[in-house]
Formats: sequence, structure tokens, C-alpha cells
Amino acid sequence: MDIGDYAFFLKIILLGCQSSGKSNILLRYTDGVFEEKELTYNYDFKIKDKVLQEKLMKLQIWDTSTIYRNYFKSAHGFAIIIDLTNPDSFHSALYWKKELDNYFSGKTPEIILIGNKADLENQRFFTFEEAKKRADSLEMFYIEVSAKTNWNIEKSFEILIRNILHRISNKAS
Ligand SMILES: Nc1nc2c(ncn2[C@@H]2O[C@H](COP(=O)(O)OP(=O)(O)OP(=O)(O)O)[C@@H](O)[C@H]2O)c(=O)[nH]1
Ligand SMILES: [Mg+2]
Repeated sequence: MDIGDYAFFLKIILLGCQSSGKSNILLRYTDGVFEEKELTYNYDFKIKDKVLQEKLMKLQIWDTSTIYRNYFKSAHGFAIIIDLTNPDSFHSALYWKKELDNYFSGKTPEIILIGNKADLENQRFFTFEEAKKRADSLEMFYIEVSAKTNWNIEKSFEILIRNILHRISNKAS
């Protein structure tokens, strides 16, 4: 693949509380696998080629175990991950949303809120409706996924990427 073949290069950053599933979501999306055991992943980001709307793009997706605010700089989009089985997870989402709004002085790039571990239906602390209502009030799109079963993982990234492309084309016109 030649660099000239890419229509877009998009930088996406995953945020969220500890153990919300950031690394597993990334691994599932880029490598198609799920690791059951607790792992410390030794990478900062992963690269994936993606074709959407007949355009080839290169995605650089950052995991946040080692994130520094400086990394936010050139990001096109963020996914804030909550753990549906952790009652404190939303606090962390709010924290990150505020951090981003402060960092970008209100001109925050696209953000999607992802409720992970939807497979653990009996252990969840938030209904879909509650979580969506909160996401709406923060002007974030909300989707639920399971990195474990691979439910909605591809779809969640596609929604984020579509929203990013929409913004880019609005800016250009
Ligand atoms: N049942 C279930 N477990 C999950 C899912 N995603 C992640 N887990 C588990 O949740 C734990 C944390 O997942 P990680 O991907 O390491 O979470 P993280 O957000 O990267 O965690 P830190 O890097 O420590 O902040 C692991 O034990 C995973 O196996 C999911 O969709 N379903
Ligand atoms: Mg991790």
C-alpha cells in the first residue's frame, strides 16, 4: 500500500476508567481477538486500515495506559469507554469529557461514549436508557458493545469515523 492511496489518516484516542476494557476493545477491533485474563498491554497505539464510504483510511488508535495530554493535540476523535458493571464508571467519563472540553477550549473533536461489557447483562448498573440520557445531555453519541463477544465493536468505530468524516467534509465546504 502506498501512502498516496490513503484518503484519510485519522487519530483516535480511547479514554475511560481503569478496567473499562479499553485495551480489549482496541485489540478486538484491530486484531480480532479477546484475551480473558488481566493483561498489561505494552503498546501505545495500534494501526488499522479501514475502508468506509469507498475511501481507504489509516487509523491510528491510542490506548491510554500511558496517555499524556500532549497526545490529544492532533486527535480527530475520542471514544470514552464506560464499564456497565462498574457504578463509578460514569464519574470517569464525566471527568474525561470535562478534560477534553477544557483542553480544546470548547472546540472538542468528535466523542463517542461506549458502554462496554454488555454481555454481563445481570451485572450491569446502568440501563441503556439511563446511559443514553446522560450521553445526550453531554452531547455524545451512545452505543453499547461487548469486546468479549465482539458485539457492536466494528459498528461503534464506524459511527465515530462517520461522524469525524462528516465534520471534515463540513469544514472543507
Ligand atoms: N465480560 C467482559 N469482560 C470484559 C470485556 N472487555 C474487557 N473485559 C475484562 O475487563 C478487564 C479489563 O479489561 P482491559 O481491556 O484490560 O481494560 P482497560 O480499560 O484496558 O484497563 P486498564 O488498562 O487497566 O485501565 C479484563 O479482565 C477483561 O477480560 C467485555 O466486553 N466483557
Ligand atoms: Mg489497558
